[in-house]
Amino acid sequence: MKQITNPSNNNISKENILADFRLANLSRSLSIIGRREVLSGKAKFGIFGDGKEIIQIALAKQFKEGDWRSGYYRDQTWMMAMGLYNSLEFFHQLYGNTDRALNTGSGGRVFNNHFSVPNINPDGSWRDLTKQKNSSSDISPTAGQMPRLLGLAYASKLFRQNKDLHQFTTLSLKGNEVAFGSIGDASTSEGHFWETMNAAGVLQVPMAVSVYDDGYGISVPKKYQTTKGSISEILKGFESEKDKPGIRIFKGKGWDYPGLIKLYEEGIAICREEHTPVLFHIEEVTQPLGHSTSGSHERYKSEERLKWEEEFDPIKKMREWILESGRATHEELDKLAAEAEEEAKVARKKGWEMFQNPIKIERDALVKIINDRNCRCTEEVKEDTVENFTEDLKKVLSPIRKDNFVTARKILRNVCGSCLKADNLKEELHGWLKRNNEDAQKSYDSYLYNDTPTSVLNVKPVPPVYSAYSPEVPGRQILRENYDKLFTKYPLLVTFGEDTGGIGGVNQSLEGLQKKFGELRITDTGIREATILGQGIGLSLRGMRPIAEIQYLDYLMYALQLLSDDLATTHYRTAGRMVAPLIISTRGHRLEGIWHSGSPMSMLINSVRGVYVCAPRDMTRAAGFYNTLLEGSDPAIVIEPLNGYRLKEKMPDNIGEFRLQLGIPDLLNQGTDLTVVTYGSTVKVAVEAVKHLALHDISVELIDVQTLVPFDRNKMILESIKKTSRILFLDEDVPGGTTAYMMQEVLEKQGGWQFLDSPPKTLTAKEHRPAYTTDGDYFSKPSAEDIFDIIYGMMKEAVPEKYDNI
Ligand SMILES: Cc1ncc(C[n+]2csc(CCOP(=O)(O)OP(=O)(O)O)c2C)c(N)n1
Ligand SMILES: [Mg+2]
Repeated sequence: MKQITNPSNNNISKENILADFRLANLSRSLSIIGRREVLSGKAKFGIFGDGKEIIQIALAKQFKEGDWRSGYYRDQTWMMAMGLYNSLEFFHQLYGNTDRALNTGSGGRVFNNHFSVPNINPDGSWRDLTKQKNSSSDISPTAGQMPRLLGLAYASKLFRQNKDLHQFTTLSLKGNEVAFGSIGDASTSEGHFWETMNAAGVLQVPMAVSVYDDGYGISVPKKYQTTKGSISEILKGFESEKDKPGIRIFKGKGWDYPGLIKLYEEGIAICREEHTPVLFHIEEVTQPLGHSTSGSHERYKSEERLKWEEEFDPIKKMREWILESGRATHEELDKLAAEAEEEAKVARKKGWEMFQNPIKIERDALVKIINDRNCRCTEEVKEDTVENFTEDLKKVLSPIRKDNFVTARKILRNVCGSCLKADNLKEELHGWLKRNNEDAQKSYDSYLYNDTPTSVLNVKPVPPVYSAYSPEVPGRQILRENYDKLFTKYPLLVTFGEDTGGIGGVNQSLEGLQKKFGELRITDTGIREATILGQGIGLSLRGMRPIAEIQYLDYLMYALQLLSDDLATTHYRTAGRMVAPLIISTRGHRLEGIWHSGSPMSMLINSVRGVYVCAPRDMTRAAGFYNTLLEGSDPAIVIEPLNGYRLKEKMPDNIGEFRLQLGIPDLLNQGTDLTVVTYGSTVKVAVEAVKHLALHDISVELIDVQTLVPFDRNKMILESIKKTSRILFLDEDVPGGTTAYMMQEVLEKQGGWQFLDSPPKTLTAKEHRPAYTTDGDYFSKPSAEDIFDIIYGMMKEAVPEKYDNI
């Protein structure tokens, strides 16, 4: 463990020192003014970087073009020091300005001090990531930035060690990039932190983590957070030793400007050159304004602590150091501080105007519509008058769009009789609402999925081609041959997971491929689903094409937080400026047992909107999805059907080339009496039931939706029920799960309800987790007999005279 304090030979120029001092003051002034803006009601919430200014100035000095950041909400000074954030943008974020050109990191979709730098151009093509300082997009859940950080660092390892990747000079310069992370002391209590640190030590990647140790996680002090009260102490076991690579640990003090500069200089050089992970434990950090605008720290910090924080305020300490070393005078420093404060004040005023002006223009247009009408509404005397609503709106000092919309919609339903006759007020109001609503929807309800030309939905389908000689092979072999072609075709493709490398996957779908393509491309990992996912997210942000393998669908639950909070929101929360085209490969359905059922699909689809969900019924379909996904830039999950690895399928002649479109169901059996809608492994069970039903004169139209998200883009199911007028939604998820989702899609969104002659039904697994053994399965999940019975019952109810009682 290394600590450098107040080095004497600091050769940083006076000019730079004063610029740093000014920046620290500017950042602090912004925090102070920002807090006031929230407390006075102008902004909704604020979280700031006060107390962490000096650390971040030192840190930013080592951050080069091509490097990556994965940090958290305290990093405002760091971003400013890198030229990626300024005073005005600070206020655009604080007020939630939705103009993407102004509020570039998120378009107002997330809290303030959550940053991002685009990795794609507006046309979806990759930017030159080596010519910009990169920041992945921050999320609020504590330690949620850590698994992604691992992936960002791992990319450098791959770009360095795999010579075939040296050609991708706009993604990486031979892996010379460091992935910088930051985290608060309390957040190191999270499992994500430990999993990431361990994996980084195992993988030996250039990951540099700074822990800002201000002693608290909101109000909870370190003694409740960290064993022995010191993260660097307890990480000692991870520390590198001779011939035993681990993590290099450095310690510094949050107020020690020259010490921190030297510390980061040394630590990052090691990280960059040796590709060894490093951790900087920065102690004695303060938080002068408290955690956030949600409370005040006087409630939980002792008098003594508050006094210490004042004394060890990093800006105060920096000033003392400058004065002591004779580099500047009091007057010079006061002038710089005053200048910084003025800049912050000017930015506040300008930022506020820029936030308010479009809202006021929108409001004034509404008021004008009301004022310009001829009717004075004398007919009705009641409280809810057009006049009253308009007057109330005019009185709002700092309007937000909601005020305008509430008023317009209330006016609309209270337009008086004479207004109605004399003026076309309703039309005018509808026009106002339509125009502005379209604009508001663009601000908040867009970019969930990539809609640039690189969207996978634009990938043209290529059907599998068969000939008289196409052999029948076990499903796993289809995947294997397909992977073989893909790894040859896409040099940026990598896959990794538990048992993925050496044995080629638990179902041998990658058998022998590690030998052929090398360990850097097909790799085993530790048992660590969250960081497998994070590894994939980080790689995909850097332009690699990762397929992260999660051994069984049920274990995806370990990674679900990240899948939902990070991956699924990447495009949305950056207002379309970042993509993370990670493919998650897992296997599910029809395995037996509570933790091996592979069934909880609604858990997935309801938490990962923003990620496409493919549920192929066999391995040809699974391969078709991988082939499509690799041609686009969207994140997706492919759930291989567990019972399909050994079942025989015909090997397409164009293996590796055929592509399956997302959102296009497959009509597997034409029928006239009833439509069955299902997906994945249940398809096979349905096929069997359909055969038996045919023998009882029931003609079933069987539809495999193939992907749950997107869902039936061309409304094939609607066309089907126009013909059959009856529908059953079938799967092995819980009642009210994915079948309910499909039912809503078809009946409500597609308007299918109008064509039904029988009540729509669902058939699902039982509510309990599926039990072990074939019998456990039979009595937990829908069987061919269950399907037969429910459909027979529906038909008997519809045409009682035609069917006998069973
Ligand atoms: C998973 C999760 N749990 C709880 C929170 C609420 N929360 C936000 S910040 C915070 C404290 C974090 O403290 P620390 O990591 O020390 O960072 P600091 O704010 O002190 O810089 C908590 C509990 C959250 N955002 N995410
Ligand atoms: Mg803290």
